Amino acid sequence: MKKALITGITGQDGSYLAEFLLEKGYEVHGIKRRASSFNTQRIDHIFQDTHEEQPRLRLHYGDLSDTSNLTRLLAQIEPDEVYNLGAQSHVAVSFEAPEYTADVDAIGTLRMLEAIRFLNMEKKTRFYQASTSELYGLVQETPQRETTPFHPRSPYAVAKMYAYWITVNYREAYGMFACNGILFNHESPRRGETFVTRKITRGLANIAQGLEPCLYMGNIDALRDWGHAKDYVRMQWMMLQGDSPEDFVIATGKQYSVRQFILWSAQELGIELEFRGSGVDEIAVVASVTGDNAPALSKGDVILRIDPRYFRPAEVETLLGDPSKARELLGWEPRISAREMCAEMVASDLVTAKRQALLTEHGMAPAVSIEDHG
Ligand code: NDP
Ligand code: GDR
Repeated sequence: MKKALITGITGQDGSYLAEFLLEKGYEVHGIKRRASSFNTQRIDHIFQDTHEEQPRLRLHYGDLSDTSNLTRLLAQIEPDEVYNLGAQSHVAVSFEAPEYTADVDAIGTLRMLEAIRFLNMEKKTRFYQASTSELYGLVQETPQRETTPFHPRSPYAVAKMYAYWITVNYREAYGMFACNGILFNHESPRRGETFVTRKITRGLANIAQGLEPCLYMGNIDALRDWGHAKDYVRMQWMMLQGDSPEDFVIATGKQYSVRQFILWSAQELGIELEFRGSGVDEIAVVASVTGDNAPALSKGDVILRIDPRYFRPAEVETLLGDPSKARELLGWEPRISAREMCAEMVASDLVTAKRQALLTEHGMAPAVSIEDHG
């Protein structure tokens, strides 16, 4: 039985990857951080009681900032594959916590690689690094491919650039099977609530059910190449099964604006929206409501405004990936379109919003939590 170690197993990708590897018959180990409240919601459905005989999913406390912890876990588990998905992954937050982001996202990657080397496991253990399209930042070429020069635009992207190159360096210097997946944005119903797609699907579902009055957004003209996390974790595994270690762009090759994603999400709820005004004064107004998924709304309601707080000090305006290498060398193709993914996300957030609305109606619900850093 193959053994995999996943950092970031409690995150969006970690949860889908753990499911995928369990289905493939792996023994899966994951590092989770100690938190003051439960943080395993995304993997609770695959949790196996540690009292069972030989559970195939095992969680270990740890942190990418803790070298001795990582070294001890690697020595104990002796994984065939390490998937380094753990990170402070929010671009806007990285401007507020740049040093922490560098420590975890850049030096954390070095810590993992160095621990593998220190334990003489560099010929046994294959390593996947969660690299990102944010490396392209201020884009030098469209579409972006493996050879496109980088120009990172945030402390997050700069930290991930170090992680990218240290992974290449350990491959070249020590012959490690180490790969970078340069993944473009990928989403799902499990996406963190403060990333733009989930902020929109969750926010609009809440507004439709009368739980929130208005969505406040930043740069809605940003363009992204959005795929589904399920498609992308499959490729993370495929990269480590190849004959030689290579870096791959993972993208759909299609690009849409944040504004378009808002319109799709509204449509899923039976809401037709009209954008009015411009710049920071732009608003979205309800033009019509059909069906019964938005009982709280009527024509003329303003449900979206622009808030300059959500603009970043340096923005990545446009990203579009070219996944030809992944298709040609590994036969990978995305299966789920951005439009289908949007429908799935809205449907999932609507179920939660309806439940919350029902509880609120009966005086039994806590307030909807609204995170400030979206
Ligand atoms: P999430 O933010 O959903 O998950 C991040 C994971 O990292 C969580 O499990 C989190 O734990 C964990 N983590 C955070 N800080 C630490 C730390 N100090 N030590 C150990 N673990 C830590 O991200 P995604 O699943 O969306 O992304 C996975 C990886 O892929 C990340 O590295 C991200 O930067 C990268 N990436 C993501 C893309 C995307 O579009 N989703 C695109 C390209 C790259 P906790 O649950 O406790 O917070
Ligand atoms: P990104 O994702 O920064 O691309 O990083 P995010 O969804 O946060 O932003 C995408 C674009 O939408 C614009 N935007 C807003 N973003 C947020 N979060 N909130 C808003 O209110 C808002 N309004 C407009 C942003 O400015 C941006 O242009 C994600 C993360 O998963 C990274 O970890 C990963 O590396 C990259 O994708 C690829």
